[in-house]
Amino acid sequence: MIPFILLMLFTYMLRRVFRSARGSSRVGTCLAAVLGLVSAVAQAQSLPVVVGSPGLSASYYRGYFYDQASFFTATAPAIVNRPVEQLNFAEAENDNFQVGNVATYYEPNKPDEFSARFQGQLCVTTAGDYTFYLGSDDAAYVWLDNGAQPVAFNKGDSFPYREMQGTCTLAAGLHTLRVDYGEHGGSQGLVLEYSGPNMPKQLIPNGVLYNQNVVAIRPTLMHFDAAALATSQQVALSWKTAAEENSTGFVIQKSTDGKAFTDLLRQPGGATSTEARSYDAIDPQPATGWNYYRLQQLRSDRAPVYS
Ligand SMILES: [Ca+2]
Ligand SMILES: [Ca+2]
Repeated sequence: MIPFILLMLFTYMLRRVFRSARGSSRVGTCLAAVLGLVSAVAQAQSLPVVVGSPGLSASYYRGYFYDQASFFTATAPAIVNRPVEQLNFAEAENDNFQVGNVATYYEPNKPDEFSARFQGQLCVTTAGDYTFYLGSDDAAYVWLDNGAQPVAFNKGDSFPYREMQGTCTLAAGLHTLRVDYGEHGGSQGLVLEYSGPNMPKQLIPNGVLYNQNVVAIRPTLMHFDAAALATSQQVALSWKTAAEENSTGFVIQKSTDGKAFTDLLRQPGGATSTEARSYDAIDPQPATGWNYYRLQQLRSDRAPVYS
């Protein structure tokens, strides 16, 4: 389904000059800064490619933390590193956190007295001011980049679900995110939303959250080159990735005017890989004159959108 395929990035443009003259041809290639697409490449390459598991990692603890962050280091977790796609635990009385016997049950089917620490990284694609909206019942705190102070917090003991907010300036890239939470009785809930530059308030999506298993951050595309094969009058295309995440494949697109591109060929990608991978392909029938090539990477996951 197209909406889930991110046709992005790596719009390295190459052009090929083809001069024909009676039995001989002279061919050259060079990078072409056309249509502003090269600048789009620079943006894509400057952002991190994260290899890791989308979402946050959660540890759950017996007992309420009473607004003390030290609780989470002094107490052994009952559930360790459970993947959590996003913080979207709507206020409820049933076991919406799925903590089971980690909680204390003062009433049947109504879990109380447990705490949780959610950790991971938040990927920001546009630098600017971001406001975080923390809804919780009961207390919760949001820390970014291991700051000494929480960005937003709901301090207190037992209270109905409520929302507090805080604003901070974030650079593009990854930011360490930690949320401490505790349920002290009655119903419970935890929801984390944000808004930012040209982005309305919304639930922080799973696609921008990565847990602590992130193992690599590096540009994915190392090069994309074209070389004319004078003897066969074909064009050899090659590219190399430093890392790939949920890469389903590549599409080489071709154009004779640098504006209208059509698919030339496709190749499968390397799925998720932290190893450098090299690819090559042939354009068997380049047009006489200028030939423009564009490389697109297809992704099928919920990864950050680089644009
Ligand atoms: Ca409860
Ligand atoms: Ca409560």
